[in-house]
Amino acid sequence: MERPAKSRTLRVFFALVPDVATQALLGVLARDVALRAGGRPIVNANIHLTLAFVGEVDPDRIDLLREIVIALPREAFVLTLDCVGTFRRAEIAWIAPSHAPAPLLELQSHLAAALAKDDFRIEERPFHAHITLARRCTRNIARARAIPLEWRVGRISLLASIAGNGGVCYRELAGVSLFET
Ligand code: 2AM
Repeated sequence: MERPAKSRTLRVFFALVPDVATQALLGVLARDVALRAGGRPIVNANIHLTLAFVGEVDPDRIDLLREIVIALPREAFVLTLDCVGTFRRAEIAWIAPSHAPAPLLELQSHLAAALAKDDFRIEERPFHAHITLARRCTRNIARARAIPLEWRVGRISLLASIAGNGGVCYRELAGVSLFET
């Protein structure tokens, strides 16, 4: 008997994606940091903050993840990005908030709990909120204060990572606005 073709998995994660203007500001910084760290800057459209990396998921489980996004708390908040540095082992340069605000931490822990409840396995390492600005960095840059960038966080997205010839791009599978009442 012929077996049905195995459906292809999707590589997915939950993220906060800045508005285009904030991505453009971060993109300028990414190019500067990449030069200093000897790495490759992230293109503006790919700039995001990961809340939870889920990894490879069967397409028939994606609706469960969509439901999780929809049920998340929807409190808009401001994230002050004011610290840059590198993660040596991951070879990335990043920008991060020196203080993670309560709504961000609540959102991330809510998400982690919802994923665990539905048997999605995510990293058990503590959450370190950061935005990757450059990859394949060959030099470390000292952790330092950056000119603070105030990001009004307005959207939570479930993204699929799509690998192509021109590099990776992200497709939103579901998202909720934090600005709607
Ligand atoms: P990073 O930027 O710190 O590398 C998509 O790959 C997003 O998921 C990236 O923001 C990446 O974080 C994050 N991520 C977290 N854990 C990952 C893993 N095990 N493999 C790939 N990406 C991971």
